[in-house]
Amino acid sequence: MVEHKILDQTFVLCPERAIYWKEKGFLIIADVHLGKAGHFRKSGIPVSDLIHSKDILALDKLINRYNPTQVLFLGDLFHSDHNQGWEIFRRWVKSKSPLKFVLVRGNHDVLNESDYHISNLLVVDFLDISPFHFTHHPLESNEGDYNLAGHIHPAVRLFGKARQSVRVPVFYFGTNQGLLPAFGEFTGTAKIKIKKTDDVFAVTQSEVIKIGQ
Ligand SMILES: [Mn+2]
Repeated sequence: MVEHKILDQTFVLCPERAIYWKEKGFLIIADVHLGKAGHFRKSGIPVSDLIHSKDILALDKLINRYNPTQVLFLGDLFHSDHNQGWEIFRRWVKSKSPLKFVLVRGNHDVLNESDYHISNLLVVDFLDISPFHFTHHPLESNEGDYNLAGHIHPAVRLFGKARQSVRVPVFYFGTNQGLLPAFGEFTGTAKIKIKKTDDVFAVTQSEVIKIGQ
């Protein structure tokens, strides 16, 4: 199990691309992008909704493993305007009651307010729990609290012995800001620049591996 300490708090970094905040019992997840398959189909690109069933199943497994006090989504939970995918997700969230879910709204979270009316779901624009400031978009300047964010879908390129390379999602932790990898199966990634002082963890199918230094 890979753990990373930030300001004396302990974060378990899961290969499922989620974080478990031990002291608070929070399961933290960014960029699920549910509903993206339906969104693509509307444009004539055939993608199965099964890809999202896989995401929900992975979420369910994480909840069973960690038994969190809350599940915190750092934005871009749902990729699309309303479709069947949201109804499936809504039912699943309800079935987990009394477990509380918090969505820090991302740029893709554009459903009607009434769609978010689920008794155990709270939707906010940001969340402050000292010493952390949770947002979807990474804050550009950040004084004091440590910012944890999504949106970027951070990744790095790793090089193998035979000069082949592979792009892998990462957990990124800078001096006063951390970025979570995108949780969703059906999402892209963006290469990020890393400084020597940063802590970066690559996520493979089954492992989290510290890289650099
Ligand atoms: Mn976003």
